[in-house]
Amino acid sequence: MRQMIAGNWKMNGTLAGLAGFAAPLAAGVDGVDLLICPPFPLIGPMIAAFAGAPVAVGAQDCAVEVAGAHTGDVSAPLLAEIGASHVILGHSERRADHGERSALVRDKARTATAAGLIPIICVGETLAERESGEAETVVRAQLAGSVPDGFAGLIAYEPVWAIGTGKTPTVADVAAMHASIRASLKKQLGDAGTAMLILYGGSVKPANAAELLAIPEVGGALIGGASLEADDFLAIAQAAQ
Ligand code: G2H
Repeated sequence: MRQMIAGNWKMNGTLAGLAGFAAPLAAGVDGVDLLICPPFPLIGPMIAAFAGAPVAVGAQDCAVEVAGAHTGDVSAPLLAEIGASHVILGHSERRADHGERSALVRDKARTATAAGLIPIICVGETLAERESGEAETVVRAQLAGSVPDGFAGLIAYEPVWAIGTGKTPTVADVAAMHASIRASLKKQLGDAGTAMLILYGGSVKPANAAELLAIPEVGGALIGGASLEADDFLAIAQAAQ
């Protein structure tokens, strides 16, 4: 199955830097799907910077409502209208910083899908949950609460303690968690859960990408810090080939 290499720029990047970022990626990477999710104001300009290139552009969140009096929110239909293809939902930074619960993530996934966006639903345990042996239970509960019936997007497994810390779980731990997520998706979604891509995220960089991307059931990567430099992002994508 084709892997997806997705960048999550978080609250980073500048308009001035877009052309320099896009140029080395313009040819794409054979056999790999590429996606970058910059901050909202850069989505349109990034789509223009990648015009004609096999690189999709997505958002890092969307509102659960489609329009109305929701100051500061951005609607899924507007994101689709300007050309965004995907939307990250339920990232642990949204769950922690903005109090997003799984039920809201599920409802946002429904809104996004109805607007024509492909949701990437994030799940992952904290260090305390891993150390107490509850990681798989926590992630199963997040999936049960966040993934709507009939879901047709992607899942990203991001252990919270591995995000931006330079720490990554062992290959065996990633393999076990991805197998557990696959089992949950099959149970929840039937056949649709069999082929759904499950990305790994959390301190992915060129030096560890090949090892992580070779793990069974790892369908690609969601990359934060190492997606900000085109050369690093390209090296990770090449490791997926
Ligand atoms: C996890 C990841 C991107 P980083 O949040 O979603 O960030 O690669 O910086 O750990």
